[in-house]
Amino acid sequence: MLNLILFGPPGAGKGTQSEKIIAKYNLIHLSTGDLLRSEIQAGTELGLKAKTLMDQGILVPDEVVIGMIDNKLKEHRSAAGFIFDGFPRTVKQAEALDNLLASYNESISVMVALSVNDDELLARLLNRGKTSGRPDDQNEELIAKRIQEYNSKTKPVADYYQEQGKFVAINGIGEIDSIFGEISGAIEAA
Ligand code: B4P
Repeated sequence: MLNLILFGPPGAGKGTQSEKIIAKYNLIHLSTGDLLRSEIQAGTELGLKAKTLMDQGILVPDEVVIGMIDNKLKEHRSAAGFIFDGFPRTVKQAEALDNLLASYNESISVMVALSVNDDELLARLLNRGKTSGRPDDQNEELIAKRIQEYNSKTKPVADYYQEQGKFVAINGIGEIDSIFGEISGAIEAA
């Protein structure tokens, strides 16, 4: 079973590359951002609470996203593998994911981290904001807040998997297909 974490700051290309990875490797795509947006769309209580935080560029509580991932793993017990996109975003989420996978005698195969500088992230997200309608892509201040959340709470997750010898960094700037080629190389070496 292949269990891949696609890691990187907001706008690094996790969603973009996930689509290509799923098509090639037949993995189940678990994006906590997409799952949260579905809850918002459906107007659930969880969605209403998440929206208030997401619209401010703040991470949603660990318990909420861990619960969503737990449900999805149960739902897809017989999957050939998973791609975790935008999760884990804190060390607590990483520990919970390792424990959940261990309960199925599984573990993370590799974490692929896309590195992109802050100026490029800002430009990409402002550009996406013109058409995505996503409230969190609308202005510089909000995007800066998301990058700050990433630096303070999410970056340590890279060290967590580096210590396990499962970390591969890839330059996230360049042609989408050539970045995908590098990601494929890392997956096949895992
Ligand atoms: P996410 O939905 O995970 O969003 P993201 O980080 O903005 O996106 P991504 O990196 O996937 O960007 P994309 O490929 O689309 O999170 C949103 C919010 O949800 C968070 O702020 C948080 O509040 C909450 N949340 C989610 N997960 C959570 C968790 N686990 N715990 C707590 N809270 C959580 O790319 C962006 C743009 O760049 C696109 O327009 C794309 O076309 C472009 N692009 C991609 N690759 C490119 C390339 N190589 N060159 C040029 N442009 C490129």
